[in-house]
Amino acid sequence: MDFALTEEQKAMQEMARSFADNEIVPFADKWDEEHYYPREIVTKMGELGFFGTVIPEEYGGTNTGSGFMNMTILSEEIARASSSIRVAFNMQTVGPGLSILRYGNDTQKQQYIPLLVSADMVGCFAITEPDAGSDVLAIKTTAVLDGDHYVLNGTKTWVSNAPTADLCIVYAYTEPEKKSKGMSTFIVELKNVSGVSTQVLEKMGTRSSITGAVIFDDTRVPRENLLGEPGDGIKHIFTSLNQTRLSCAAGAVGVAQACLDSVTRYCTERVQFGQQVGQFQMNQDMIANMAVEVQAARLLTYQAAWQKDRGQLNNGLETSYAKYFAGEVAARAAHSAMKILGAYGYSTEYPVARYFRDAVLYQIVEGTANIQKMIIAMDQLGYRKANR
Ligand code: GRA
Repeated sequence: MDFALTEEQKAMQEMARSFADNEIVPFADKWDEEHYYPREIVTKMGELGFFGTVIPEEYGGTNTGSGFMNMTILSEEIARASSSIRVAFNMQTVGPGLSILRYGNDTQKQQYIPLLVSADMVGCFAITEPDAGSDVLAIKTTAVLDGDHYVLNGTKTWVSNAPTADLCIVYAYTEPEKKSKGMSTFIVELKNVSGVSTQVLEKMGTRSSITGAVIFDDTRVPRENLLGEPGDGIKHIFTSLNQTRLSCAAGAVGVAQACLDSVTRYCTERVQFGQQVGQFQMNQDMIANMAVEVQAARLLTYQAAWQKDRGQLNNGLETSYAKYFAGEVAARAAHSAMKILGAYGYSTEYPVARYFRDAVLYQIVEGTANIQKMIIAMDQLGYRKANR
């Protein structure tokens, strides 16, 4: 493995950092406070090609072999400025775009993928339900074929972008009695079908990403919007989560790095007892731990991206290593930053309070820390292979 970024990747990272510094950092706290979803920033990210890295050129993307690594670099840089805005990578192409690319027919690919890459369409995916979070097979949403349409009924929740999204990848049982072989996947144009309503959910963090419930009430979805084969839904879910978890890992690295940046600045500016607070060894202990852990989390994330770029999209083990560890590191880094900044960390004058609220999401979203540990331990013990 080559640990160095290519010249092209360094330039892309630099470009993303300066975009984030100019267009996101000055507003991130205000947007968070106002629960404002900056659609215009997502549009600009689309124009800059941020969502095209994992998509081949024929569908509007730029992937020529290092797409996952590039997506990882971009996700980290954007999350470093705002964890909320990082969510867009998964909602545009790492989730819906890649699912359509892998399982869709030519018409579906041509119709939807370029619009997700450009962000002309806002995407989302709906797995979780009020009574089915970690236990995906417990979902209750059904899709029943009726002539040329599937009729969807059920409630999805914790869907990022739900209230604004144009396109949603929805998982529902077509043959519930078949359990893992009875779930299917649908591309639902939320604004072009009847019988869909959404509700906004209040959250303690990641507040400039809108999260909501989507309620399907006899929603008629054209039959041609079935994605792939009936019965393949559960396979689609797990193969898709295995890609989106990578962007989560990169997002966690970005938030942890932002914490480290903040404490580094603070420690060399703030003076107490006649010296910079960076001179105190208890702070140095926390800073050293943060620096090592951020770099270790980044390398685990790069490893998973590197494997995917070599065609190993089923690297569930290494993706869980990265997602689990990076989530823990982000939470620890935010906690240390809070301790080092003291009352300034707790105040809204510094972004550390936002990082603190955003960091813990990475221990929950797209498979909790405990679920990642379960995947890792089951593989380690030989009970269930993670890479399949
Ligand atoms: O063999 P089978 O017919 O029994 O089917 C199993 C297997 O083939 C079935 O799923 C299939 N499968 C896979 N297929 C392809 C499982 N893993 C894979 C894979 N990697 N590739 C059930 O498999 P199982 O091994 O019996 O799994 P399980 O014991 O039911 O569950 C395992 C586990 C707990 C790890 C899994 O369910 C899991 O990862 N749960 C966490 C789900 C999760 O991450 N939920 C969050 C969704 S994200 C969201 O809703 C909100 C965030 C998005 C947003 O921001 O909008």
